[in-house]
Amino acid sequence: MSNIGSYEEKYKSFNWKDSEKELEYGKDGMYNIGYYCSDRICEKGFGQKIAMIWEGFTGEVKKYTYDDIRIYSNCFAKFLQDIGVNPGDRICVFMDKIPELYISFLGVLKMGGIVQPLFSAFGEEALFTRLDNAKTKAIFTTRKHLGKVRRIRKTLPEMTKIIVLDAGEKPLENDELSFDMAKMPKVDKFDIFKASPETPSVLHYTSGTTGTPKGALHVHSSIISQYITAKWVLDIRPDDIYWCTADPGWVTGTSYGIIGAWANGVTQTVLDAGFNVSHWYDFIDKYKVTVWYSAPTAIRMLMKEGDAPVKAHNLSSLRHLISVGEPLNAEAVVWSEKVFGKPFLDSYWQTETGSIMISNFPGMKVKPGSMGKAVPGITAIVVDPKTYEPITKPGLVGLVALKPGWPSMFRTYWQNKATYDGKFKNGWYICGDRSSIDAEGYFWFVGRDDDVINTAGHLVGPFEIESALLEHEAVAESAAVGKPDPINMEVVKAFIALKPGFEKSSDLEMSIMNFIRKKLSPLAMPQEIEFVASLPKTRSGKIMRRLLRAQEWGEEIGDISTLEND
Ligand code: 6R9
Repeated sequence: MSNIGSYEEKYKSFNWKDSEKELEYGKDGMYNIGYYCSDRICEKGFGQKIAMIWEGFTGEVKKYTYDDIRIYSNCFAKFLQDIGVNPGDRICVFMDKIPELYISFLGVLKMGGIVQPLFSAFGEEALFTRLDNAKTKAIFTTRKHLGKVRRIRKTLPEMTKIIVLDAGEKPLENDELSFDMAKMPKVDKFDIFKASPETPSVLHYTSGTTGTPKGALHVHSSIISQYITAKWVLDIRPDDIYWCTADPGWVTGTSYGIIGAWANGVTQTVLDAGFNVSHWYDFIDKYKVTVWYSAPTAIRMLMKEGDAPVKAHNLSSLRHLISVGEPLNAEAVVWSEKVFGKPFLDSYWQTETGSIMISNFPGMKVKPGSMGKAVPGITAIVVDPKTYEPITKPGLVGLVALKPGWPSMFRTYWQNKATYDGKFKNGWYICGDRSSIDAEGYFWFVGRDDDVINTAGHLVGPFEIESALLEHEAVAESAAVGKPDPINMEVVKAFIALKPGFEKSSDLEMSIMNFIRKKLSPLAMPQEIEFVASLPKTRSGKIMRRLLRAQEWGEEIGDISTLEND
């Protein structure tokens, strides 16, 4: 029996107060996320339970109990206090997926700071934009990334504390500080900052698929949403071994790779290594991962390598698979069911929403290609793109809209209230995505509002085209965008990356066209196919259609600081 039991019943009877009670949120006036992710689990008698099994790219393994997490995060918190960092200051964590990243995140929260996670792979320009926008006071980093920080710090006058976690014997420059987690005196008792539910907690910069990155500001009570969705959607149970593959530079890596996981007291695994199909399967096999939260890009890369690597491993520990970040093509759902014996279940949400909003739940009928239904406690509808009035007819496409009021809703965009205000229409929060809802309440994603292709006045979503393409045996990945056309305004152009063993040719192009012609309406048919080695993606694995589109239109490509280019 899953944690949620009956989805329908839970949706009907849901009350946020029940989730708060379950988490004992507000106990003794305590609202701080840092407490609920470490001290509380220890107080409940699980101090010796493993909180994190970490494996580095060299194969080195480290394990931390909940008591270790509690004590080490206290060390970070006390250190920040001692060097004069104050509650409300922004503190950036800028490092690879090393244990210190996860623990310092809680440490910052414990002393009342606002934690600003940034991808360690960011170059100095991307880093500068976000530190400058947030007026960040302190940054934790490692030698590997220190050079980037050094090169921009002169232009960041507010950033007075640069803390190096692996300084070692080599001297640091100027006023840089050294903090070696393993060598610091243990801080068993720390007076955790008395945050209120509305105290700012995490400042997350958005993925940047759509333009200049914005800092979504979250508050401590977000943990209520993250706790209950990790329990119900990810179905995390006490004896699980959980693996969230996301980097904490992306919201999935913090909401579910730190907060949701540890608030539920689970043992989680972290692999600090680049993507590699057989390494990933080895990892699942080695640690007997039971719950796996990943993303469509990764799943498509696994699919690209086929069934053989799956068969070469023992992956029978896997109990529950969930996906997020991009539309999950029906093909990927069917494939995962075939090879893992269970389908990847899709979940939909945003940096701004802080937790999962629409999802497939264990026990619910899976409709491959659908995102699932609204999470209990969430009112999700689609609205007319012009009037913002609710669309009630099943199957009609509109903008995904959410009724504000759940705990993990962002409270503003940092220094950009106007853009924040612009996201609300007629009392609804507008996500910027297009979808339809069927008669049973399932959401069917169409595309981001700005990725939708307008051909001869008809709106065509890239998702259906890409999903049709993916079903062809030669296609590993694709992106459909609009290109200018004198008659139709826009026509569809498809970019395709091929699976290993396939070569581009006009015969192959013909075969693909003939294949999708049976699946798509004539309007959605690509007028052109371009074969590419790979597609441009953000660091969180999202295809940047905006960039391909701009190329076709000869337009400025805008901010590409989140583009993955290594
Ligand atoms: C968690 C996260 C948010 C945007 C969102 C949408 C896309 C996320 C999706 C999905 C289709 C899904 N997205 N999940 N699209 N199906 N299951 O990804 O946050 O990086 O802010 O991106 O990602 O376009 O609006 P974020």
